[in-house]
Amino acid sequence: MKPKISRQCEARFSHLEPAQLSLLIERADQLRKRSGSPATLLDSWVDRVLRADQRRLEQSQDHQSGIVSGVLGPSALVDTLTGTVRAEVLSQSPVAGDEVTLALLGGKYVVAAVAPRRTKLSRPNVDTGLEQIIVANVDIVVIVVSVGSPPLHPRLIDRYLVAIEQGGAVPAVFVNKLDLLEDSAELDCLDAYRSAGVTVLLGSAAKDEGFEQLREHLVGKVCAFVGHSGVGKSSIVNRLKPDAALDTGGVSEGYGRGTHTTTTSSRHCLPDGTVLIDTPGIRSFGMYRLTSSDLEAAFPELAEFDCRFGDCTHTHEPGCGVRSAVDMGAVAASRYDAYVRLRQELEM
Ligand SMILES: Nc1nc2c(ncn2[C@@H]2O[C@H](COP(=O)(O)OP(=O)(O)O)[C@@H](O)[C@H]2O)c(=O)[nH]1
Ligand SMILES: [Mg+2]
Ligand SMILES: [Zn+2]
Repeated sequence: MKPKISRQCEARFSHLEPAQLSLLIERADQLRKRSGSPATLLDSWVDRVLRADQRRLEQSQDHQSGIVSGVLGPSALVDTLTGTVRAEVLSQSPVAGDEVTLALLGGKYVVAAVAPRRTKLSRPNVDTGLEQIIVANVDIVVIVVSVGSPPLHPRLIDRYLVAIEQGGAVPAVFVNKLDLLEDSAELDCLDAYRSAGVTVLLGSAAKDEGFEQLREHLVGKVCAFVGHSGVGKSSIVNRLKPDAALDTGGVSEGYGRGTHTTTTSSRHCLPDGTVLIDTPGIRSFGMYRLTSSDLEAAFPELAEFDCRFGDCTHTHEPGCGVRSAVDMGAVAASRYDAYVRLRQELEM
């Protein structure tokens, strides 16, 4: 039988990746076996593991701070003043962009503490529904979409915009692969985002188009690139790096796994102070703990209209100013549809 913890105990570790939680449970089970105790729920053994870790960390003399570049299973790659080091992850669960304190234990680095996050981008874990943070402490999240291959997916933009707003960063959209554009009507849906106040930039990583504006927009900021696989996130990051010599070990292909997909985030500093974080592609993007005020904040263009009822949801009420605005073309129907669809996913 697989060693287990209770549901309540599991909920306490919602910040951990599944692989990290498995590791913690495994260590708790080893501790139990060593003490000769019978197999039961491991909740109290997990606490013992955590207390032991904490004691080890407190006893460590050698602390250093750094910023997480990427997390690979039970270890994190951390950029420190003296270079990038691999650090073991114990009960803490850092993500790319996290500011962490490292402790040196028995010649190995361990993540001792994760600083409170200024901003974050979260989604629910596909299997557990618990919060999964994709990236932390970024100023701008660039939603990368492409035209042609894969074709433009505006619905994903709407979802990202809500999640970025929830997490406190500022969104931007970069439409890549402009060299593949056959029908400019594919770009019509972008006006709705501009009207909503979102910066929309266009370009081609392959043809080095649109990068002056992109650089200008990102300069000095910490920026994450998110979006579907294959839209060109890693190509864009490669393009933004000033010279290929800095690009060691396959920036776009994870850390030497020999595959052609980005499997972990990675962090790249430019000489002008801009920081770029490439993230793995996603298939779908769920909403984490979506509330109606999150939706209001993410659809500012709907707030400009007066409705008969103060608590109008703009879905069925009579005298709804938003719906008349949509009918008159003052609000993009695509954005309104996105709003209505997202409302159906609200947390009850
Ligand atoms: N035609 C064209 N292909 C591109 C462009 N940018 C990236 N690609 C290609 O799209 C594929 C996916 O790019 P990649 O950067 O790995 O996408 P990611 O999964 O979002 O990181 C690769 O074959 C790239 O060469 C572009 O601007 N135009
Ligand atoms: Mg990639
Ligand atoms: Zn209304």
